[in-house]
Amino acid sequence: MIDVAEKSEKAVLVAVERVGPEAGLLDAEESLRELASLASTAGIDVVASAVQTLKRPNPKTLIGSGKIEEIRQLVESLKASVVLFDDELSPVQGRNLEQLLCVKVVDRTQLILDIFAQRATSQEGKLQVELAQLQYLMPRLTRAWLHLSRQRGGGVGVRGPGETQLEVDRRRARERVAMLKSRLKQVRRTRALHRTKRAAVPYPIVALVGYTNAGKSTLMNRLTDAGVLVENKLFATLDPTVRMLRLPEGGEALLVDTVGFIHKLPHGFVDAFKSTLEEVSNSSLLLHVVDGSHPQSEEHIRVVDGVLEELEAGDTPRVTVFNKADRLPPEHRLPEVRGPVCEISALSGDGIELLLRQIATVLASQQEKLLVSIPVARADLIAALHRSGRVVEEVLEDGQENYRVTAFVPPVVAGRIRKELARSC
Ligand SMILES: Nc1nc2c(ncn2[C@@H]2O[C@H](COP(=O)(O)OP(=O)(O)OP(=O)(O)O)[C@@H](O)[C@H]2O)c(=O)[nH]1
Ligand SMILES: [Mg+2]
Repeated sequence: MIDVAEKSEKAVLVAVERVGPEAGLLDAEESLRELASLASTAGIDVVASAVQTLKRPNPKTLIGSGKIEEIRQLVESLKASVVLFDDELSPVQGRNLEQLLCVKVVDRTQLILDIFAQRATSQEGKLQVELAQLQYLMPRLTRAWLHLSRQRGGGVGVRGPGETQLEVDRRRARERVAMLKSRLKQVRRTRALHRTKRAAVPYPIVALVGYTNAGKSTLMNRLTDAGVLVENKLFATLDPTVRMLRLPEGGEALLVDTVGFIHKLPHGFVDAFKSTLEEVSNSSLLLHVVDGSHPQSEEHIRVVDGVLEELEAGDTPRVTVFNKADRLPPEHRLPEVRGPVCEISALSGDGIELLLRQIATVLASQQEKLLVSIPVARADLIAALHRSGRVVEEVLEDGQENYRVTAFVPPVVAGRIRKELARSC
């Protein structure tokens, strides 16, 4: 692996402003600012940027020939070693642009995957990222590209499988993809097994979701002392962390921190990260963390909404948590959203108690009344009820072999308790 931070690559950024129905969620300037943060996260120096307004992109080169020449001159005069495009380039566009600009060309997808490759720590995370990188590279594995890649040297965009996979043909790449998929399946099966073993009666899951850098991990640490890495960089979190969350009135839930979302996520991202994001699909409550102090917070919310729909979690109960309240000017206006909202500062702790009460209220509203007889030997089931809900009655029945228990618990817990009792009968 080549560390770009040491080499300090110099990049020229290029964004396209679409006009008409194709216009993106963020305008080109804002999208460029985000691309610049992605570049700095990857350890690249941005030396210049260019924007072209287009009605229709050129299928061969994305941008027009005049703009290409302007960028070529910028690259030459500033001695840039890479041109970063804000849009995903087709294999043909990437190849043509490299030839015309005489320098390495990397698109937004490749840059994000590159950051993921640097950040992945778990076995599953690494496998997922390598798979996504290979799937990106496969249609680009052509002779012309192979030839060029030898001249391109290393650095951003050719980390991970890039260096080795370009040396093999498509058949071997396909074999590697199949192998990665089967290893991922194995890892996921083991994880699912651990999960069922962890507790016969599951806890309700509360998932932290949101735009990258919104403060999800800071909030996780504030709520649970999890010690998760917090950084003012994009995609600080890649692998999910799970911790116990204790609620004010005694209930407990599992709190999950997840990878952040971003505008123009790599194609196939949700598919690649499906398993690490499956806690989101399985959760009882989503805490959508929004950087309320960000000028584009409204657009960020829309991006996150889109990804949640893709994850089929669009209808999961949700609290929108406007974070970074300490940075808000006094007369600020927060975007309008559906459902309950909460204003906090994960950094200072302001608003956290109210948020905890809101979490407890939503979880309580999802609870159902469970009326069961539990054998005295199954103290574990009674403990599980105390953990995940509210036990309102617990008395020894005549004969002293069973407890008659009335509790309010999440439906998933009630279901598991009934199943356990049916099994032990
Ligand atoms: N001022 C202020 N800064 C905050 C607050 N919460 C988080 N931050 C800062 O925002 C930056 C990002 O925080 P993280 O917790 O890493 O954000 P994240 O959402 O987990 O980001 P990713 O893992 O990259 O998706 C860090 O520099 C934090 O210190 C807050 O309430 N106020
Ligand atoms: Mg994080």
